[in-house]
Amino acid sequence: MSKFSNLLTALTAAVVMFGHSTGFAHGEERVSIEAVTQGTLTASDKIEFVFKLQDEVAKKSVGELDLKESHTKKLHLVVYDASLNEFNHVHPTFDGEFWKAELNLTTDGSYFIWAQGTLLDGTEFSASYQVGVTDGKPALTVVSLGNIRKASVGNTVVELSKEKVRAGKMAMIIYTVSHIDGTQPDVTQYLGANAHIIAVSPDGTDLIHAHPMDGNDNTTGMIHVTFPTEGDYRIWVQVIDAGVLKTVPLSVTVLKK
Ligand SMILES: [Cu+2]
Repeated sequence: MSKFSNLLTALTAAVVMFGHSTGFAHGEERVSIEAVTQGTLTASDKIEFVFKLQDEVAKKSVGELDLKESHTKKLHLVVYDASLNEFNHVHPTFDGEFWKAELNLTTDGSYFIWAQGTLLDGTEFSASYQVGVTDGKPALTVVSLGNIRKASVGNTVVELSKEKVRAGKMAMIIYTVSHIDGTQPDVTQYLGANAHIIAVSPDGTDLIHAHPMDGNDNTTGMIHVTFPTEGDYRIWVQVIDAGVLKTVPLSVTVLKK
């Protein structure tokens, strides 16, 4: 049974959850990543990562014309290291044969790469791939992230509501954007949503990508999300404040069932 599920809540959020299993050579997803760039990647702020997407059901390569736009893009690539500190969210281009993405990975480590998109028949997929990065800054140690519900990037502060979160139970988390200096944030849409929330399990193998629905106030929203396992999840909240993309790293301790 596929653990892939798509939960659309009637209330305030659309949540897409992508599970992971080890039962299938390329993971359980219908679409898999086949890297053309072989072996480990050399650390750089401009790594060209070239790959193909393979539809394992239709037995064909997936190009731009095989995808529907989702959140204003055909394909989304989310990349992070095993310590859940390094993060990229980029949008690959298709040259007629290969997908190409420019990654900014200057720290060594084991990285997870996820390609997320929607096939023409409406099937959402999240294909994962793991790759090492070498010859850069020393790899970061994998440690428990703790429960950090408030963090800032520059003047922009993101705070998550404080309720306890349990594995396997739907949580309602409210995020609020504010400014350290007390001025009002100017939050505008990023890829068709006020905020993008990317949550990753402690071992990196589960990715949850959630989008709050538009509210009257751009600086706050509610996310409905079910964390599959216990532990400290990384939560990256991405918002555009005064025209600048801010990726704020937070974390949430998920208690056992
Ligand atoms: Cu994206």
